[in-house]
Amino acid sequence: MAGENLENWRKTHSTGEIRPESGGEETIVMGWVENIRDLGGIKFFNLQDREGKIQITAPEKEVKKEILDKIDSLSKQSSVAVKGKITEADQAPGGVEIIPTQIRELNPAETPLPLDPTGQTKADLDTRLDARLLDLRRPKPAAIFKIKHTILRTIRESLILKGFLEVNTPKIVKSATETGATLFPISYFEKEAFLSQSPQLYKEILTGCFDKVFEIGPIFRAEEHDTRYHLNEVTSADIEMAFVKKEDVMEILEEVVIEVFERVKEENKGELKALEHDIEVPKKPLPRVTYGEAIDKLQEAEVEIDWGEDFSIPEQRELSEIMEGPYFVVDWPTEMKPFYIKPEEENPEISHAFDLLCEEIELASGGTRIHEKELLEKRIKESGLSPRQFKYHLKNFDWGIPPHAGFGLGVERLMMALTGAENVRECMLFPRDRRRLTP
Ligand code: AMO
Repeated sequence: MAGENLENWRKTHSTGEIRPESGGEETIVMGWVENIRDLGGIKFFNLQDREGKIQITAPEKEVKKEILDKIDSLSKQSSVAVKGKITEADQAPGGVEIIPTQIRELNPAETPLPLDPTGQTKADLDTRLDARLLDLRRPKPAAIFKIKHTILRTIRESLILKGFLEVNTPKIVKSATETGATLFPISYFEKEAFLSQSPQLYKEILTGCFDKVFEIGPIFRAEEHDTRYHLNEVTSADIEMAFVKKEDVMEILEEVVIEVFERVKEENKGELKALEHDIEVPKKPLPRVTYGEAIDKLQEAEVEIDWGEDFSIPEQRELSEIMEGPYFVVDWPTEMKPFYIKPEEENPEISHAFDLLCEEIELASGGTRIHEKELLEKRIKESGLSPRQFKYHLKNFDWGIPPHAGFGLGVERLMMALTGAENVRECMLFPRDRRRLTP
């Protein structure tokens, strides 16, 4: 069935702008039909938009028959435009309703729907993601992305205020930065190329001209993990800064993260309520523990782990109980970190690397980088990679790249901490995982 046109109608109010004080005013509202009720003598439906919903009330005695027939023919989740009068009504949600004079069904929705957008009938995550548009009309999933908006805006504003320049680096690249095993190959005309795992090498080069840079963009990881914490396409907030060491960027990271917690708590009260999630703002400075101390603490708690092993999720959970709130793990074994991380001069088995953890999740990692070309070449070889692949990158180190440091923060993982989402897929509009390439 074809829908009606907007013709000369223009939306005058969103549902959030309709208040009892506007009683008597004419309005045109547009949105989706949430539910329809017929109480005999009076028909209702809720019109929902991005901000909320408003009750459309059609008493038989007050509206024309064609309006009542139209309401009977509406299907749930169709998009509609309603012209009518704003009317104060104690019994309506929000104390206000609209008495319609004309209704246009702009695009009818199919019946039955694959998902109940009111959320009354529970659906598993796969069903929800398959019908993501309907899912995102539900208050909880919508709240997650309104919080994401605050997170992204806060990160951006906070870094700009600290003097960082926003940059965009290529997502089609020639070589790995993290580990070769997690690259997605693509065909690039007659050459092989890859999707970028991280803006790492480009952001390092840019410290040589812009000093402080940041990028918020996608990173791609061909990890085969099928966990609650792994995606194959992630939003990463990366910074890189010249003339500093890891301690300086750790301070920036904790300030940005604390500001994100503060702003979400302040600006997303309604969304946190919809999610039934409360957040506790961490305090500066966040606790720091060395990798070696973390291993000792875990061994004291009778966890079987040896020096040189990475923490598993249960181990990170155990550690977070000891540390409380977000915390840094510093001074990682050099061999566990990528080639660009600077080893300590006195004790090269230990590196100037850090991770930021929160509960059982790693939120960010970073460190002081190597800026001497010979050492970088040596570490590339030791990591099993070929310096030839990094020819253009290494050339920059002949042109006075300053000492520098930076970090990469996983935005969807940070969102898990701020929204209470159980699965990182819930924090991506259209997540990519091992089994999911659509929608
Ligand atoms: P790393 O590989 O640790 O470091 O990635 C940085 C952060 O990105 C997030 N992340 C992921 N989130 C969900 N699913 C994944 N598969 C995934 N992979 C990574 C995590 C992680 O902490 N170049 C360095 C950063 C730097 O040193 O500046 C890097 O990419 O939150």
